[in-house]
Amino acid sequence: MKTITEKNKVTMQRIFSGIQPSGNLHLGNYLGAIKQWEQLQYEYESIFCIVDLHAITVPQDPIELRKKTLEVAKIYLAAGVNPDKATLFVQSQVKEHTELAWILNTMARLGDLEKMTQFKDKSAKSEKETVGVGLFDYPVLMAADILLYDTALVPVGQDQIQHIELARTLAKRFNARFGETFTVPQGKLSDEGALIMGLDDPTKKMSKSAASEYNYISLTDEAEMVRKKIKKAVTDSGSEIVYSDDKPALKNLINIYTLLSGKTKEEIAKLYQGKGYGDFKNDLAEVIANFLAPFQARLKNISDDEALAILHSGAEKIRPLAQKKMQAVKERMGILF
Ligand code: AQP
Repeated sequence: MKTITEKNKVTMQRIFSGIQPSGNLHLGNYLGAIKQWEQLQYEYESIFCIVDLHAITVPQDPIELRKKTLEVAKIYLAAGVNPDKATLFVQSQVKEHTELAWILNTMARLGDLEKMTQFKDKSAKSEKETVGVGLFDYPVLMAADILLYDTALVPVGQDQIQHIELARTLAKRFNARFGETFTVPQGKLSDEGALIMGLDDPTKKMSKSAASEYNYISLTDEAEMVRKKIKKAVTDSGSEIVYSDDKPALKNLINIYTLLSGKTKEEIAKLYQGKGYGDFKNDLAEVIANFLAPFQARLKNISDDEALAILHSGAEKIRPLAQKKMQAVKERMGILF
């Protein structure tokens, strides 16, 4: 996507997206976010971040965090992110993210943050006195990630739309008070992949931090594990394979089938006419395993050193953009630099 600036210069619009290096990345992360990136990187100037500072808003083991940060980078690469096209980097390696987050904190209101569904869901798991301030402030750091780069579009899953709305609010609030500084971003959802639900509970999203591993298909699950998880996945009453809001569990499984096989919902309904959940689930498990096998083979072939080098050069490349934006922010606010 291109735009023409005042000086008649054609520039590519920018997209930004990120994932926390926490837990096991799953099909929801892939179908909601990463799958979109592969195509978008050829149409937009693309920045893909590993948001480690977001991951530490809930307790993380240091050894695991380091391991997961590299694993997420490799997953981006194995899923088709091309480091010659897109910039990949780790959030904490560009310190302007936290600097801008503090400034945006002075613009954000308690009321903005108190209504955030993700905070409400995650904090509900603990006693109020023990809920971290970082978890509460998570959406402000996310706004900083996005606004730092004049991002036009943020390809994410449905669960993040409320956070993008806050980034828009903060950009507008800052611009109104100090003059045009930030581009007001927009979220970009991927059709059916926008919200993949848990296999054990179709009323809740598939999530890395789910209590049971039967909630999700991890991108690193082996075929046998995929079969086991799909076999155990909850289904609705009845036995007909139909795509309907009355059958949320089946609807979720058909969405996954559609997105990974390229078959339409109608084709799937026809294919399983007169057959039951057993046949459908067996085939779905094979569709998933067949998608994961080549992905996992690519993943195995990416070394830690290769991933580290890509992340370091990404941070070097992106840092000047972040520094330039922070200078503009400080200048407008009257902060000496
Ligand atoms: N179930 C989902 N369906 C579609 N998209 C999803 N995403 C997450 N879950 C689903 C999208 O994946 C991207 C990265 O998410 P994240 O790791 O930064 O945080 P999250 O949204 O909180 O993801 P999880 O899996 O639920 O992680 P935990 O449990 O660690 O919080 C985002 O674009 C998100 O929309």
